[in-house]
Amino acid sequence: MSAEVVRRNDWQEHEISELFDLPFNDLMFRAQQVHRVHFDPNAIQISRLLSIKTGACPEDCQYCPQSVHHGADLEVEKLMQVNKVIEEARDAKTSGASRFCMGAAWKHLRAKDLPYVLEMIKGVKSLGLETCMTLGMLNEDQAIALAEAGLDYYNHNIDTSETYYGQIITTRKFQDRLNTLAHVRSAGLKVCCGGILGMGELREDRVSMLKTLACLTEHPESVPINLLVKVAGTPLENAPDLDPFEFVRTLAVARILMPGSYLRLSAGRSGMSDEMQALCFMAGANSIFYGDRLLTTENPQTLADQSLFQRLGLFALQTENRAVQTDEQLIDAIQAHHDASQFYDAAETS
Ligand code: SAM
Ligand code: DTB
Ligand code: SF4
Repeated sequence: MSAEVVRRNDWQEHEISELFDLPFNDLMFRAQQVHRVHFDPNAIQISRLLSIKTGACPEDCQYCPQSVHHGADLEVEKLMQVNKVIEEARDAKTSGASRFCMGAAWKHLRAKDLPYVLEMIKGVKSLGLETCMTLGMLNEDQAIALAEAGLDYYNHNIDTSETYYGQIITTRKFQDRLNTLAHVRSAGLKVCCGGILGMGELREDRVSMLKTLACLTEHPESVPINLLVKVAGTPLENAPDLDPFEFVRTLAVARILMPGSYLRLSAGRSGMSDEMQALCFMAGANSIFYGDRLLTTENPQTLADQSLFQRLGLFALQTENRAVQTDEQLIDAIQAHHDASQFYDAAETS
């Protein structure tokens, strides 16, 4: 197996469709092969998510309980105080998170909010956590300001295919998302960009969404794949269930197309069995949100995740192991993990 990191950004739709069409076992095998060249297969990056401004969003995203256009039962909250955000980040760090993601229900970042957001970044960063924000659209100067304050990642999802986009959101265009992503990239921030499955889209939309992500000039460092959380009061509350194997297939294809990206098994884990999550990790997912809440909806209980990690022999990455790129380094990393596990086992029994 070659240890070369091959990152293509000229994927064609027919190639992606052919991957989707593979027999399930063959697709999973291909995804595992790619995954093991680039990452320790048992290491999972862990992020905590906090809603720093909740609800009353002017956008009309059909899936989102925070849109002012829908009737979801939600407590609207103004921008959280900086101290409170830092307190939450401290808790997140204690619980084992390596990255703290702050989300705001905004269409775009406004000048009056920028100083508070910059203080949040500096405060969270000073705790030794990686920082991520998702605040809606940004202009070039705002992206630079966030980067200068020490922000590591910006999350901005394309959500679905360009073709299906108009059925899901009418208050902004697909191209608006791409523009913000370009500002984020040119400011030197790492890009976190993915989408949502199970919104009634077709396989060809999933193919097209992955093509857009994998054909960006640089692959996003982090690719969240959300399974729609069907929230009462949103237009998608009765969306038909997506075949779970199709969800797993999409992760596996994403892993093959974007071999060096962290693939986040994002919203929707609460409704998944442990077996389903194990399949997602086998397909190449290597990042999750940890903690009882996402932004406004539930995430699995911390104890349930701890037990799942233990049963599957997974461990939380303290820092990203992107540097693991050769077989020798991979073997060293795995050996180091085994040594550490033995140490913990010994400590527990002594
Ligand atoms: N307002 C900003 C934006 O849309 O870019 C940031 C916050 S927004 C809630 C972040 C992402 O959460 C969305 O792009 C979408 O992918 C995801 N999301 C929102 N509601 C969801 C739901 N019900 N199920 C799954 N993912 C959801
Ligand atoms: C992402 O792709 N998923 C997260 C994060 N980025 C900001 C948000 C999921 C939100 C799920 C619905 C909610 O809790 O409101
Ligand atoms: Fe607003 Fe973001 Fe929700 Fe869309 S996804 S309604 S932009 S908070």
